[in-house]
Amino acid sequence: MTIRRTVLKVFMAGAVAATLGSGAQAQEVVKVGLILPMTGPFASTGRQIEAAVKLFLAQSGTTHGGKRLEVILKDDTGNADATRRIAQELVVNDKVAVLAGFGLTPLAMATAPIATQAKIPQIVMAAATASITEASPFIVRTSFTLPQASEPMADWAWSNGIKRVFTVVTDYGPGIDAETSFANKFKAAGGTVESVRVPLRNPDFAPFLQRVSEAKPDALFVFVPSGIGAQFMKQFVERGLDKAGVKLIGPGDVVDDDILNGMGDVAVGAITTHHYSAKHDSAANLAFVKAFEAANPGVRPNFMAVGGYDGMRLIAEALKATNGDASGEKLITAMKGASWESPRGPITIDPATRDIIQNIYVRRTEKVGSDLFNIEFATIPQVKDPVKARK
Ligand code: VNL
Repeated sequence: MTIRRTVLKVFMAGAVAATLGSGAQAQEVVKVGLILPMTGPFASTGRQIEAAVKLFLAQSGTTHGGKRLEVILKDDTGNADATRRIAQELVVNDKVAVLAGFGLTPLAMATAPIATQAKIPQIVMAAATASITEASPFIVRTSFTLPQASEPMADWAWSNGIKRVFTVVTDYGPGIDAETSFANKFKAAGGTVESVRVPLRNPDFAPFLQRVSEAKPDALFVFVPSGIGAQFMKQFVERGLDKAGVKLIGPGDVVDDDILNGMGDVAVGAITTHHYSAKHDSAANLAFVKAFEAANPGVRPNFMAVGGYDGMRLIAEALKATNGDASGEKLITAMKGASWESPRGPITIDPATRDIIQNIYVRRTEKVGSDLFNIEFATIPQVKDPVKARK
């Protein structure tokens, strides 16, 4: 009897508190419009970022700076016209304070004028063409830039005896950035480069790989967007290039952690330069990977997940720094110079460019037990986007 009465009292106290909470003390909501390719050829990028954003909010709570963060997820299928329309609706109808996501460069570029006009932050969590941050003063990026990842590859290749390189890249912003930044640096060192580009939609690598198999360069430098590496590797094996002694090099997108384990032995020995490996050796990354895999059984976080996780953290920390003032200019000011230890290592938002300053790691794809991982063996510390750094 006594016990039952106590239980009842506790319940009633809870009910009163809940009523007060939704009435007099109701928390103001700050909405974040998260636009991602959840379907279509780049859906893996959307899934990774969505899972990471959810993980961040589950770990840190939704209340920041006294406001409640509410994420509205929309699928743009990877189509820039859809991104632009969705961004407009999120601003006008949902009154979002922040736009975030952007799986590919054309999707980020299509939204930039909307962010500028609405004066709200646009957090680019994935797209990685260097020029994106120059498209609006309201863009802040938590992914990387292709020149940031590709120039260190040229240094590694040249100092490891590679003299003749063929490059193959996807024919749009990030691929062109990867090709030109690698080729310029590698040629300046004394190397020779031949380049080919393949279309973004339905790429066929076979004719190019045939040429590579005849010309036998020292290395093949590859950029394909996240999620597409498996298709490339399959054709690489079909042409017998895995046995021809042509070394695979490039930024780490081609050996993306999301699909790396399905590639088989062909990937072993690839040397790539990138900002994140699921095997990055730090306590922060160990905890991140463990929590991500617990919440998403059978999925390994890739570099897209880390861009989403840090992007959501950037929004939360900025809101805390402004004491809950969600006006766009205040948030952007708070984001400039923000710095913390990410699962990828130490990061800073460059106050001058709103791009990310981070370590770039040189990695070799290796078998660990029966699983494939990119094992980091050298670090180039705190790299800025080199294109903007030269301006
Ligand atoms: C982009 C760059 C997209 C790197 C990616 O995967 C990537 C982009 C979808 O800027 O479009 O790995």
